[in-house]
Amino acid sequence: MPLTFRVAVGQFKELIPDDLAFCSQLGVSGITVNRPDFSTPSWRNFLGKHYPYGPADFTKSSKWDFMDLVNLRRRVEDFGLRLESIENVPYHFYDKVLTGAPGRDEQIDNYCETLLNLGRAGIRILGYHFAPNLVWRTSTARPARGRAGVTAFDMDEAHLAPNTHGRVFEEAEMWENYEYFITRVLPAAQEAGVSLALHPDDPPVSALGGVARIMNSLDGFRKALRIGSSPNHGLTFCVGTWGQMGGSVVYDALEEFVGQDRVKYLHVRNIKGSVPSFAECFVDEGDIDIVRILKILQRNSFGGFVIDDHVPQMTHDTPWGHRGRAFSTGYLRGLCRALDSHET
Ligand SMILES: [Mn+2]
Repeated sequence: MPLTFRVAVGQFKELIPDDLAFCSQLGVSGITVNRPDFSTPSWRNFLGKHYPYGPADFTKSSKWDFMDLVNLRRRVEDFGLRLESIENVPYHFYDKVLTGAPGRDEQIDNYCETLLNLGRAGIRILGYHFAPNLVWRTSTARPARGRAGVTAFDMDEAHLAPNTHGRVFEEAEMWENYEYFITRVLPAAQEAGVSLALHPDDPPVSALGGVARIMNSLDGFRKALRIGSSPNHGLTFCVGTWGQMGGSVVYDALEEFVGQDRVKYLHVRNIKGSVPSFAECFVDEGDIDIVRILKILQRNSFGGFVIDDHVPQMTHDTPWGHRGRAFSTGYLRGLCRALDSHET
């Protein structure tokens, strides 16, 4: 059965040409970039100046500029790679949207403009999440196989955290904030020909720091896709986070959403344990059967791509994790080659 999907590599927060060369060397289809703030010196250095078309003042960015997006895509393509997606706008582009704070309407207008610019620039997927206080871990360098450093989470400790946003945000209020946002941006996504891809709340517990986590279950995702009903809305299916929910939900959810053509792409990593306590690990160990995951994709003729996700910090590795990511990506490429050559 020929392989229907691609292996990419991801999550660059900044880029240098050497990293694009490294990705080409891995033999992947393309890359993803995470929450780029094109106003930073590092991104300006990578993208260069494109006056007089760009904004005169890069320091006050609140949306993405068309020329920056075109230049980013072309630079990636110059290395024989696709810019498969961009994952998340910078947090300050939509922090008020997440909590329903004053000023959210302006941020939503800017978000719509960003979507239109993505479409004009030929970038077809924007990943997003709806967790105001982001990813939580209670250990950031737990020794794992061969003393590689991994992150871990324990709700027994996390539940003691103070409120992160000044007060408690209940589930109903978070759903209201979500509906307000998604129903206003999806028409722009449709007009732009861009798909929004929702990542689950990591960790998928009911609340952290006083803020309810609503994208933490199969029912939560069904509701999100019902509220945000559009062919331009789907999932960044994070195998690790779905695995952290425990049981067989990772396989059930993938079957359901891939079957409905709602999965735009996948993050592939493995974990040991599940909520309320889990640790990350290498992709070739842990509780999730990655072969089963890839077979679900193959059986459903999934036409998108998979990328690695967080990887263990290996000896002499870089902050981005060149060694860890090369291992994960090579492992995924190998499994895909095996799926490609044999009856499954
Ligand atoms: Mn993820």
